[in-house]
Amino acid sequence: SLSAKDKETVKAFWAKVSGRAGDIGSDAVARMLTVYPQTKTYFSHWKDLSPGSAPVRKHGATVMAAVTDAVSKIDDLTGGLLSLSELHAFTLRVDPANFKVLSHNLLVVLSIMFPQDFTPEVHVAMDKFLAAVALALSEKYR
Ligand code: HNI
Repeated sequence: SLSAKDKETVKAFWAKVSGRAGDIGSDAVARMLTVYPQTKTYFSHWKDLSPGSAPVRKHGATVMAAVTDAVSKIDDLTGGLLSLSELHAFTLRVDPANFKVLSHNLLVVLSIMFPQDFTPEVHVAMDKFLAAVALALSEKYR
């Protein structure tokens, strides 16, 4: 789990990059849909699933706003993300395995966009944080 040092690393990195949250989210969602096309089934109601399309950009911004919110709730992710977990479990019916897929794509995009700041220390802290977010989002599935 996240050490106090990991939490500080996540907060500092996120403070640095969150100004570009829209671009990060848009690229990560676009990459997820391209590289893991099975994830497209959840978004079949969108008019355009191609990289940079309006729904991809909008959804990327939405997901990143939720990640920013999760950073602020880093000490209680399970409680903080409970209603979002409920939404994905019961309403959206997203297979929770996909949370790991999006986390992976987020890490790839962060490493490309911020090659200087994305040190191995930041990488491991963000990996642990996103795994904790995925676990919290999976809470209502059990
Ligand atoms: Ni997710 C909607 C947050 C992963 C499929 N998702 C949302 C919303 C937020 C959100 C916030 C908007 C909720 C609302 O309308 O009140 N999603 C997150 C977060 C993660 C995540 C923080 C992981 C870090 N979602 C995923 C994954 C999938 C997914 C991995 C499927 C592959 N989410 C959806 C779908 C919607 C959605 C589908 C509805 C989108 C729409 O526009 O209809």
